[in-house]
Amino acid sequence: MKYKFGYIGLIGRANAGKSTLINAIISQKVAITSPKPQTTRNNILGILTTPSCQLAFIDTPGIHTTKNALDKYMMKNVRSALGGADVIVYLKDCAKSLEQDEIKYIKKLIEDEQKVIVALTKIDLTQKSRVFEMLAVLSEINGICDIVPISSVNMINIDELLTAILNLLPSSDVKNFQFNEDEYTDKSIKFLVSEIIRESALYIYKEEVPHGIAIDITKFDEQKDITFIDVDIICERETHKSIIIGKSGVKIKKLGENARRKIEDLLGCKIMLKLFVKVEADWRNKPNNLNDFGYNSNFD
Ligand SMILES: Nc1nc2c(ncn2[C@@H]2O[C@H](COP(=O)(O)OP(=O)(O)O)[C@@H](O)[C@H]2O)c(=O)[nH]1
Ligand SMILES: [Mg+2]
Repeated sequence: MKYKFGYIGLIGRANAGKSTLINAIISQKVAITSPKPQTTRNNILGILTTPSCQLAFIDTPGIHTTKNALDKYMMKNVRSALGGADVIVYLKDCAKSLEQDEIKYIKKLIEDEQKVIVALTKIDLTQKSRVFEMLAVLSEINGICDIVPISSVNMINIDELLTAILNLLPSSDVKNFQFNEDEYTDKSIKFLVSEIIRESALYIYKEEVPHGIAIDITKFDEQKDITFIDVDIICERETHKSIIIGKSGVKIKKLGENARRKIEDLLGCKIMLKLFVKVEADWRNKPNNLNDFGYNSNFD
């Protein structure tokens, strides 16, 4: 048998559908998703293993301009994902027009000798004519290895995308997998749990409040039938703290219920989730805090 292994970098604008695609491919929730930009903060690996191939997908925070230290950390993640990738999939939401700077970006990747596939996402939401228009624009760019229209929600053309990726990877006579065959992410259960709480917060709170939240798990105690999890929700201001808690605690109760259900699905057991809200002024700009909350701040 011949074997294939590769790192696949997923990039594109915020909201293009990168995290949703990775979850669809891995059939496990490794990356949280939401309609809001900047949902993903860290690079997350989602690993797909079949008898003959192993593909490690790198989900990135997406390309955007940097404002604070957390933003810089996120952009550094995008750059490092590109450096280590064997194939890059550039995701583009079909409903949004392809902008000049995106075309430039794709051309730059090709110049840098990256193997680039463009995935046109969310085709379940767009008219066919729109998809064809986009295909026509993209086919003008020389050097794109493949263009695949997909829907991660309806699982359309996901296999075709995987085939396009595999076509670009060399085959090997020896099994060159780099991860255990039952591993589906490089992240710990604790990381996934804190991400799920952040995802629930992104759905429940409005505007800038959820973007200023960090999650710190202070207790993770697995007993026979139940896991006890204590969590500090770190926010930037007293006013945010009262919004997060809500009148008579209704909002935080909603957050706890929403997150608990998803964490129980992930862990496959009952959990007791306790949430505490703390204020840490301007944590997104403080290297010590960034480190404490899982965002390593050693960037240039
Ligand atoms: N209808 C539809 N919605 C999608 C699809 N892929 C992603 N979305 C939605 O688009 C939004 C952004 O997706 P997400 O994966 O978080 O984007 P990311 O920022 O690129 O990681 C979410 O609300 C997803 O549910 C798709 O194939 N079809
Ligand atoms: Mg994402």
